[in-house]
Amino acid sequence: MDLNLTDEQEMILQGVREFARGEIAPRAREMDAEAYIPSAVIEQMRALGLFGAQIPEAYGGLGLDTVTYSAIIEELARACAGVSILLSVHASVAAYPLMVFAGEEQRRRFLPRLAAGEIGAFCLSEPGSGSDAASLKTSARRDGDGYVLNGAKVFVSSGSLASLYLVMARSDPQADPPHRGISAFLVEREAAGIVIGRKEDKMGLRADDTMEVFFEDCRVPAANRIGEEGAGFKIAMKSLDSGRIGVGAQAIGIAQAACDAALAYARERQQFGRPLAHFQAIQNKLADMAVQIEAARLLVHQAAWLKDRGRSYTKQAAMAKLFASEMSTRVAHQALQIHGGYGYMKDYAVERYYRDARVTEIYEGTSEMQRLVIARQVLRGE
Ligand code: COS
Repeated sequence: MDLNLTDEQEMILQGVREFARGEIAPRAREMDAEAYIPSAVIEQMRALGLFGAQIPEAYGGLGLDTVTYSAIIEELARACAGVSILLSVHASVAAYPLMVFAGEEQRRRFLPRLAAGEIGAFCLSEPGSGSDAASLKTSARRDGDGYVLNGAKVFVSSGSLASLYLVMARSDPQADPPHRGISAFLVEREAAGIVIGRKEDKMGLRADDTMEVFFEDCRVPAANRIGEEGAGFKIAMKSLDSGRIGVGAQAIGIAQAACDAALAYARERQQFGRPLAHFQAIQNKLADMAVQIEAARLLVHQAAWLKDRGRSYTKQAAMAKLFASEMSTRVAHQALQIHGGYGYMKDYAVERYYRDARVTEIYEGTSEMQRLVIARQVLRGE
């Protein structure tokens, strides 16, 4: 798809493509098996300026638009889904809310650090609060010139790698409706009382550093509260709108990798005296895969384009994420099917794509929650 990028954007994307194909893809199997991202890969991402992809140049970033950024996420995911989510979470639900909701003094304090490659994480989900994000229980009690945080967060991507955590906590337990009692805080890793818990043992996306994070009488200065008291839920929702574009792009990258693998296998594997690619049953699968990937790309592109123009994109981001993630699991399923018995073996990358695709239907809002968001907008006539 022609994204109509400038020469500079094209050059940056080309650099990412070479990095993803040359440096990440050859190590993806090892990253999956050993469940980590080597520090050399993170260092190279820093050198390419990727952690500042969308941060304005005035704060040390590359100042890229969302269309280019989505293409970067897709390229990374095509090589390794875990690497792509490291950047997507950092950019969409850590750097983005700072860019949009923080005061100028906070922006000057934190954005250059994130642009330079200190990793950002997002703490919303809790053991008892997933889709119903407004029910979160982590408390933020006002105490002098700061707040004291207590509670448990789960499924925190980059949980042990991060330097900065954007944490949603309840500063007003009496608020009615309850979501208006939630505030957003930026907690530094060095803060006393932040405890990194267990690393999750996941089905897929194994390279992602998914952790429990606990706050135990963790003191946060009032100067680290992002936005007004009580604005945290809306900050989280807006951040997730932006994050859903990234997850959509990630799902496309995984699907494209699965499709590439199936295509190569279908050309090479001989049955009944001919390559699989000569059989119409296989061709139909390949055609469906290609159409679905392209359709998802257009939806992600539309949401990114609207965001870049400052237009409302909540519905389009939810549509892009919903369609791309369900597409990704379908495509990975068919790609594995084309591989037959070999697709079920660890020797072929397609089983990893199959496992990696699945989570895109779950995190940053399940498919059910995307349908809820879309239906509410449709019913309002938006
Ligand atoms: N942008 C800005 N504001 C938004 C918003 C958005 N995308 N979505 C909701 N809001 C606002 C609403 O306008 C409402 O504001 P008021 O205080 O003015 O009434 C407020 O937030 C509450 O909205 P709503 O009533 O829709 O909240 P619900 O509790 O019904 O929850 C869903 C809405 C389900 C959409 C939300 O909880 C959600 O996205 N859940 C999934 C969470 C998620 O993605 N978790 C994964 C985290 S990554 S592991």
